[in-house]
Amino acid sequence: MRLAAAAVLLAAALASGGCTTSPSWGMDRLRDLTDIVDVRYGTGVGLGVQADALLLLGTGVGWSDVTYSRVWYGRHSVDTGHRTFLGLLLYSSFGDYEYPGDAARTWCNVLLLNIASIGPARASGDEDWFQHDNGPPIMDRLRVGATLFLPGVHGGLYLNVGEAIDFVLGIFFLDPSGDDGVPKLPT
Ligand SMILES: [Ca+2]
Repeated sequence: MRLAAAAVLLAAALASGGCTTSPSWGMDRLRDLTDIVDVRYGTGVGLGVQADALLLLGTGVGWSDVTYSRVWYGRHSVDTGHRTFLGLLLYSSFGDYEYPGDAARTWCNVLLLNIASIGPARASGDEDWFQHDNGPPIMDRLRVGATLFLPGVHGGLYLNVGEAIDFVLGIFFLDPSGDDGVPKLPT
């Protein structure tokens, strides 16, 4: 039904000159584009690297006493205070693990499997996610990348495939991430 509505809107847009003139449409596409690469950054003292895929598989090596970290999941950022990163290849963790884990802030990879992110997840962003950091939606879990921990700082880059899909479908007036209209500001 939504697809049909989008097709009608697209046809109307094409018939009226080939491009839409809605400033919010353009802003939404620009924001969607910036969501395709997620970054992590923060401070701390240590040395190591952590690689993750789909928030479900991960491995790391090293150690870092992290004082502050901000990670972006598409449109939304999540901050964490003091944490310890520990990577032993077949075991790696970021902070103390409690069940159910806080999948947005914590990871705990046991034999590569991130047991902190196991559990129900919503498909798209909603109020719980954008306002309360209550678990990354599935659209934002479809990502792969790594974070490098250095003495003083750490930084990471993640290719977010879910947000790439959201960007492409956004051209056709669809919004599978549920983030159109949401400003890209740290929270
Ligand atoms: Ca979108």
